[in-house]
Amino acid sequence: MLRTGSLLLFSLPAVPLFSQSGRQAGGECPVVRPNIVYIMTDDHTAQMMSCYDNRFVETPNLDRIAQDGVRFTRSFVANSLSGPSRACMITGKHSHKNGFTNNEHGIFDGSQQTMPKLLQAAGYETALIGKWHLVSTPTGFDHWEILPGQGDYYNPYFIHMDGSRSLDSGYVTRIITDKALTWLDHRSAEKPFAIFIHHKACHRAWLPALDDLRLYEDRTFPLPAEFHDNYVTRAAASQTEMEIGKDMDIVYDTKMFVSPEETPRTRLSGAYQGMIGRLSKEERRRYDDFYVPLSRQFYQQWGTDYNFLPLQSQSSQEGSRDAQLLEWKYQRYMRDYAKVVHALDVEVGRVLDYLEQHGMLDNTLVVYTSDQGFYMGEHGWFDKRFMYEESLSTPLVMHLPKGYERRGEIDEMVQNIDYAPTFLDLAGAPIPADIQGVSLLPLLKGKAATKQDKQAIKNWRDAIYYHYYEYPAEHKVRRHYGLRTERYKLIHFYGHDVNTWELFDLKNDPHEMHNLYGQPGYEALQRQLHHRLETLQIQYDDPQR
Ligand code: SGN
Ligand code: CA
Repeated sequence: MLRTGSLLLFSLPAVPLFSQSGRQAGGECPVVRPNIVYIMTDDHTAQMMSCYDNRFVETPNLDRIAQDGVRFTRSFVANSLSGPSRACMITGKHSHKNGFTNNEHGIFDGSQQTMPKLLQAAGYETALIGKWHLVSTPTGFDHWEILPGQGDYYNPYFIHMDGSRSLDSGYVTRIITDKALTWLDHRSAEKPFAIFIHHKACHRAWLPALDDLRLYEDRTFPLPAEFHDNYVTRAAASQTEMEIGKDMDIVYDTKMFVSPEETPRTRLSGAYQGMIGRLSKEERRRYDDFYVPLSRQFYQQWGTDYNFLPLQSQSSQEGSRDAQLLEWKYQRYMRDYAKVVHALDVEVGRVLDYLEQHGMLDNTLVVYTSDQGFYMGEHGWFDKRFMYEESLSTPLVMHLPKGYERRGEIDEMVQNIDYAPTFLDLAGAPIPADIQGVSLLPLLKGKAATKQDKQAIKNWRDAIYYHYYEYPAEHKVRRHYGLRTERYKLIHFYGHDVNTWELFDLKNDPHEMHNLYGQPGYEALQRQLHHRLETLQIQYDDPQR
């Protein structure tokens, strides 16, 4: 492997010639230097994707990617928060190495080595459309158009390469796709390309496209098994502000709003008006036609003096007013989120159709993933951040270029730091030694796997490392780091007077309800996991230990 550094850019071997048409298939051998279409959504979780779990929604286009290609069953992030996750993805390094540890104080150092820059150096044309969230100006892209900060769902602003802003009409998921397809229409005919399509959906507050407002309204979603969690044995989990019951805002999140006069004052109603205030008069009429009758009904039924008890009290009062209200909020949350996912699915379908119609599917890797997973009522929560399964995981499905014959499920543990080395490997570019992820190509080759690939699969990692930093902050999730192996998870919550450990047996306790740390009978396992965690921290050179 090569030593790293910017010098690398000048010492690259001559780029192998891209096929004349730029679209030639490689026969039995994997296609050389295929294009890359990387679609990353925001907060889209595997529970809301039918190829992962069909309890909740239908996502035929996302499923198409999995059906024709591969679906990773153990796909994780290194830090379950937007900016940090994106920084891990484009650098192939953990947060302490790329420097962007949290959304609140981070500014990504765009002068550092990144995968898009290395792809450019390897002869790829690169583009980024949509949510960026790394504060500094994007580097490493021949073309970019980004949303400011979190961006808006309705009639959003975009920032352009010359620093100008435009106000685009319509729904953000559609606009991002339109911009991506326009770029594809005008891309260079001479070079392979890598386009990064970064959606805002399905980030809070889950605002649906106006055409989709009535979808999923007749559906009653099942409650997750551990919806009424009492957080016993898990101190950090009991201290958060991400409970659907007490922390999800009636106006801002569930959209129960009639008018400033008729709607009781809640802490975020101004922010809500900011979001829907972006709609034109006619659009607002369509929006209100749907939400205002629901809101009137809500306030008639529940009054305006509702006060949420903490979840622990609600669970002991099944059938009580609070428990009913909690379930009502859960249904509204699920319905709106499902609508937002629907638009996402349709728009991903448009990208797939484009690639198919232009005969590009054979020489393009299509990746669909998210910046992290999300809680859909598991543990009574929304949001993410924790190293528990739902937010540590992120969906990952891929449509493979010709010659990569692996199909179906891939069970090896993979992480978002692996995308950078994978794309570089695919581009035939050297993988710098300081990249901490590993190339996933050996897992994708199927019959074309070499002896070396088979060896890599045999020696695949037995554990992943995770580190979350954003505290004190919104939702109040404590700082923590830990490791996950095939079967166990060890987590250390630290900082600000907290110093607690958690240990879970994922086989016997998949919902992570029973912290086994310090329990008799687990001494040897605990020692082993501590040791493995320390070796991972040394391997990744994390000073926090
Ligand atoms: C916003 C949201 C939070 C969310 C963070 C981080 N609040 O601050 O609920 O956890 O983003 O999300 S909101 O009132 O502004 O919607 S991230 O995906 O960008 O990391
Ligand atoms: Ca996110």
